[in-house]
Amino acid sequence: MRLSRYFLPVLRDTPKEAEIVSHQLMLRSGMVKQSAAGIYSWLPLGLRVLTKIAEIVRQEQNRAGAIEILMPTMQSADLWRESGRYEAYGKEMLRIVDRQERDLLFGPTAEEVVTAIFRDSVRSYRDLPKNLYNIQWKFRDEIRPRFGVMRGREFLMKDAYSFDLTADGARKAYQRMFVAYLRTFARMGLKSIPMKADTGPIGGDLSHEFIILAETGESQVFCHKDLIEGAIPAADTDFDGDLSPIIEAWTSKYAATEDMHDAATFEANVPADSRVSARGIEVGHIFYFGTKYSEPMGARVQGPDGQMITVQMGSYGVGVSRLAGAIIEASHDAGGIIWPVPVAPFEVGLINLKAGDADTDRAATDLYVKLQAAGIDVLYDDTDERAGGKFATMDLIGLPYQLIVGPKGVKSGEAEVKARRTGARASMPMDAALAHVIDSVVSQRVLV
Ligand code: 5CA
Repeated sequence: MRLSRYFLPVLRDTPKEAEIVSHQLMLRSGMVKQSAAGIYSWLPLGLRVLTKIAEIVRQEQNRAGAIEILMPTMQSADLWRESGRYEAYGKEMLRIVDRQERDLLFGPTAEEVVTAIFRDSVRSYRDLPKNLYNIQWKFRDEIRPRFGVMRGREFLMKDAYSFDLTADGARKAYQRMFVAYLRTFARMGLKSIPMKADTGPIGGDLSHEFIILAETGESQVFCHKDLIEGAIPAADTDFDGDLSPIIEAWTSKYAATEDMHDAATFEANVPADSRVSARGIEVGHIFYFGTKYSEPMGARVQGPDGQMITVQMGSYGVGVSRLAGAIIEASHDAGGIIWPVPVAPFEVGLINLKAGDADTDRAATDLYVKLQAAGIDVLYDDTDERAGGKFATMDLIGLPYQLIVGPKGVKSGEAEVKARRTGARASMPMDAALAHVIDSVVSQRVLV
């Protein structure tokens, strides 16, 4: 993409309304624009990040055996009356009346919709287990939407729902999502820690939140420090095999959110120098709630002996749009964002220091087409802005590698490579610079 033809409305000044760095940087780099309180438009740069995050989530859900569907944003209130949650959900639910005077709502989550799909189409235990997920916009009329996309009113969520014949089957489904989540967040360059959590309005008795440590996090969390560097299950993990050892390794050390924290247990089980008490961002939340929805909504299958069995369920959420902010909280410096390669809006920023100069244009265009031919996502700054402005913008938007071409370098046949994360710069012959950038990007596309 040529910057001269792109839509990248960067802001030079930090918007006053943004309290935390990710919100400031998302606005400044032209990723999102607020449309109403807690409601955002995703501009081209932001949409590229959101799409890459969603794709990683999708790949890991598929790997774990979940099946993608797409449910509506608008839901019928009658379904929620069946589960008994319509009144209970309170003011966070956006309620809407259609022209026939029927009650609708903008879905804050989809347990009811998916339970109805299951109930109406699955008849036999032979069809189990099943896990259906979708990546869809949700609406929660939060009292205090804040921190940009971190606590929005409209936000993109991946929500998966598992159906099993037995509680033991449901526990295995929970374990598959647990492992999928460890991989999902690690692939985005994040260190997530599963922590025992409260179940809130979703309900149930087993639940983990996946937390990223960050000073600006909304939750207070407590854990053993070893969990920060815990081992991430490999891509060839057998999801049909026994995942208990992985779960055991991650849950045998203390980790709890504020609601579940027990200071006495923490102090008794974790040596003083290993105790972490910190702020965290919840990027995922998984629940096992048995028959909480399947019982009142009549989601039953015929068992092996002909008897009808109410299915065991769990639900598994990932904050897809929140992750864009969370990744920035975890990866930035004074100059701006530092995108990990797998979620970077473009992998390389190519800077032409003297657009309009025939030799420099020719050299830069040559690199541009070669990067594209190699399958690299490249943003080519071919504008006539001054060099200082170009460098500041590239640092701000955080592309992992910069390839800089100027008239002096062109004369000696060299280009400069800058790694955004380390700030290291090196001049190299054009071909070597191209190869270096391509190799660096390709080697970091898959982190685990
Ligand atoms: N039905 C369950 C799991 S599918 C559920 O709704 N879980 S949840 O309430 O915990 O939400 C799942 C994830 O969505 C959270 O972990 C969080 O990352 C994200 N999320 C929740 N509320 C918001 C919000 N207001 N803004 C942005 N992301 C949010």
